[in-house]
Amino acid sequence: MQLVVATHNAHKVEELNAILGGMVDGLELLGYDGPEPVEDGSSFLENALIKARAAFGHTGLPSMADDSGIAVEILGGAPGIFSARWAGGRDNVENRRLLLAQLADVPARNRAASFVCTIALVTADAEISFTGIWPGSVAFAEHGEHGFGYDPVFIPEGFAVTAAELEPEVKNSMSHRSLALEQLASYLNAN
Ligand code: ITT
Repeated sequence: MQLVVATHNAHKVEELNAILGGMVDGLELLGYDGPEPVEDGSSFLENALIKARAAFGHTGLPSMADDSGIAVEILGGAPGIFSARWAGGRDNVENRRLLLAQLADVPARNRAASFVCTIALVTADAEISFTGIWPGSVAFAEHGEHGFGYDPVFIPEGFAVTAAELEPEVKNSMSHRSLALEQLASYLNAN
């Protein structure tokens, strides 16, 4: 089966390939360079559907999209769906800096956060979604070189290091994205 991966984020594509590869027999992942739709939904699900529907409409092929972000408890779930542009632009360094500044006076016990990933799949027959949540907390400073986005400031539950200090294989075995993709793989294998 051919599946279009409707994202313009190269880091996501890398993780999607690494995680999904081998999970579904005969799956061929195709890149997507069509027009980027306006992500004006009010939830991860709505935005994932907007992106997957746009790719399906453009290619006519089964399409999947990932909408994801970090939800910080004491910020009422923000940045959430605004994670990619939290500091105004699409600059990960600025986004992380702003988040750390917002939490500067917040003690460790109140820094709970989760990475959330919703994957939407749009085919000629169905629209379906899968969500993965990776609990943890926000660090006091950046650490690590792996991963992307908020990985250097996210400490996964059960760890004393950030997601950016984990080897990619370790992150990909437990992340929000891998939890959502495992559900997608089960669905594809059963349908
Ligand atoms: P597409 O819409 O083209 O897929 P995007 O980067 O705009 O790419 P989102 O709107 O879903 O994607 O924004 C997700 C942001 O959340 C992303 O830019 C990161 O800052 C953050 N994020 C998501 N998953 C992450 C992960 O695994 N590690 C670190 N940060 C992550």
